[in-house]
Amino acid sequence: MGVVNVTPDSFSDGGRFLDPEAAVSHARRLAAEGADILDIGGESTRPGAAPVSEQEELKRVIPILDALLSLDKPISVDTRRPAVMKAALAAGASMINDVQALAEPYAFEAVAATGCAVCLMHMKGEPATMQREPRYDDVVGEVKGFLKEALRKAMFAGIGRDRLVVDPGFGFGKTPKHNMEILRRLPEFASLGVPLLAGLSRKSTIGHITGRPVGERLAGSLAMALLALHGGAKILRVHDVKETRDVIAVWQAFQNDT
Ligand code: HH2
Repeated sequence: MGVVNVTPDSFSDGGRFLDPEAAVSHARRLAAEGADILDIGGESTRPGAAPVSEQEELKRVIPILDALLSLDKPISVDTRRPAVMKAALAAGASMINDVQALAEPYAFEAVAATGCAVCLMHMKGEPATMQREPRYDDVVGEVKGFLKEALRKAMFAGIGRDRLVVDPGFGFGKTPKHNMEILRRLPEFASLGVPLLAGLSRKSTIGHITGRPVGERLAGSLAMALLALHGGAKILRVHDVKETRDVIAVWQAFQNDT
């Protein structure tokens, strides 16, 4: 899954693709490099980010989505807002990626009647404050319990299991230690019975481990991608598609003994 951030303030590429033409050509490049899904986001969820208005989010996301439909690739929209979900699905998106796991009122209704795929992600708190000393007794137990309940609610609302994926939400209300524990114990999420998505690309845990600024985290991101595959992740949400494709190829060759 290639990341297309149409925002001025995303943590790694904020402002680079706010111009619609730049966003579209970036997305086309990710598709050409081998992304199976393009994930368009119009609101940064980095720690400390301020929310944007619904109007602004729609203005950023929908024109890019329209322009990318001709690529004939599944388009995911990264949003927490039911109105944006509805507009995106009406415009042709095939997946909703919600870092709040459909927590807004009417979010279930916005997606249930369509056939779209849905990513339910765990986040502790709100982006504005989530990195202020997050605490867990058992981070994997809590995150997994949350995702199990989110899956139950989604299925109760009429979203079939075959449409759902889950994501532990690396960096969303978690310290580097929490993130590494989740990564180490990723195989435990398999019992949720749906594919697992992992978003580790360029994140601050890599900076914490390597001491590198956000623009120099490619090698760390690729190491994280391999560890996520090893732990059972089926979808990797990444900024660097071409390089991650090579990691996947190596992983697949290793798996297949070729
Ligand atoms: N991470 C980010 C945004 N959306 N969605 C899922 N499912 N999983 C993630 O780990 C995830 C996500 C944050 O990364 P990015 O989009 O690069 O930054 P920003 O939120 O600042 O736009």
